[in-house]
Amino acid sequence: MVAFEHPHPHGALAPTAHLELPFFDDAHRALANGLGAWAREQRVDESDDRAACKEWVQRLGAAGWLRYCVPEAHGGALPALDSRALVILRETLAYHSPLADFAFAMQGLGSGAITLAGTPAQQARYLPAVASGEKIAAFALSEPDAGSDVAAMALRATQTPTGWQLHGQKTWISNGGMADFYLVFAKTDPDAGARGISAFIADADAPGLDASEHIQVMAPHPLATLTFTDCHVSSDALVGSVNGGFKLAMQTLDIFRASVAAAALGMARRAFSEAVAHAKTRKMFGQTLADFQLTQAKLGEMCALIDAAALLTYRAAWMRDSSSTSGAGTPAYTAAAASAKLTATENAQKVIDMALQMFGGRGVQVGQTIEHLYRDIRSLRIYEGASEVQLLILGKHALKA
Ligand code: COS
Repeated sequence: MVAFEHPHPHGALAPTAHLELPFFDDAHRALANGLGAWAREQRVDESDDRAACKEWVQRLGAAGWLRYCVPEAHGGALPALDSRALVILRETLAYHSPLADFAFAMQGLGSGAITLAGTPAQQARYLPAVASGEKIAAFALSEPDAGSDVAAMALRATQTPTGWQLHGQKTWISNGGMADFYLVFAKTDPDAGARGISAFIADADAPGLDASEHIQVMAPHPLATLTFTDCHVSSDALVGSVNGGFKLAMQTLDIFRASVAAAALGMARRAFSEAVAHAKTRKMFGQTLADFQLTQAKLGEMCALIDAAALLTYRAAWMRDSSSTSGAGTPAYTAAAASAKLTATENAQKVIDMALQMFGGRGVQVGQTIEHLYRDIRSLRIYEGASEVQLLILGKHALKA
């Protein structure tokens, strides 16, 4: 099966009217239009998710889009990571191909901690290669017994005379088995909870690192379990400070959570666009599907769900960009990102389900765009902080206020 190999059947570009909102400036508008035109022309056979992902990284790198994953000083497009640019990129890519969006996002998530806290040598070694697509990045936080509860991780890092030894497992690692390097979070002080975690870079060829256990999921994308058996990394593999890893992970997630919301938004907009085109042409009981008030009401509901998701997503990105000079992860921004991620992913699931229902039998036919979206959207409500974690962040924030 080839997903999204075909251009949009109705020749439409991803919608851009929302770019007139005051959250964006002219550079964002130019980015959205340039990327939309580029993405619409891409044809990638996605039947093998690993091969397709490599192909997308290569294409996104060659066309310059990955440069938005790193800062200008290290081959990036803009002086600092710009949440609104990331939101536009992910929304647009997800509209055309959720796998292209995935390939893009992982480059940013996997290198985010190096951008935020890496040494100049780490930044010079990894970031330009991430921006060109020469190196594939991965973010290794989750473990078999530590998903939402990050502080419960068990993978241990112990200091040796020449560096660090990593021992334990990570799982659900996107790009696992095909990344060139992993940003690994490990316990350096097992009794200190969230204050006993540090971040390390493990190159794929680090001795003792096995990434061969691939995981199959309902919307195929590269995923694996990583096993570290006395895996040695040198002392310059530490990113940020010893025991400063939890905050670094949270700060990285703060940047990318709003962009997960954007990816969900892109998928919802695509489903909506497919539904509208279908409703206008599908003949039924002597009229078109669009002539029924039931259809109009459904489309109206989808519009409202998309609008709510869009405004929260853009607000979160705008808030982070406005606060980035004083350091990432202000409490207000964290809550805004949580609100956006929760609403956009949950709303997109509803919109895609409603769109699928309009397609009737064709909606569940394997290979149809809407069927693919139905599977693609599901994991966004889980990864980078499940909906329940976003509720927890919002609740804690409200109680602190
Ligand atoms: N930025 C900076 N610091 C942050 C932060 C943020 N966004 N969020 C939390 N912190 C700090 C807190 O201020 C606290 O600092 P002190 O120890 O100095 O007080 C510390 O980190 C611990 O915070 P907290 O007590 O809130 O941590 P919890 O263990 O309760 O965990 C949740 C909080 C559940 C929100 C966190 O574990 C989480 O985000 N889990 C989901 C992880 C995830 O997204 N997994 C998917 C992996 S990627 S696919």
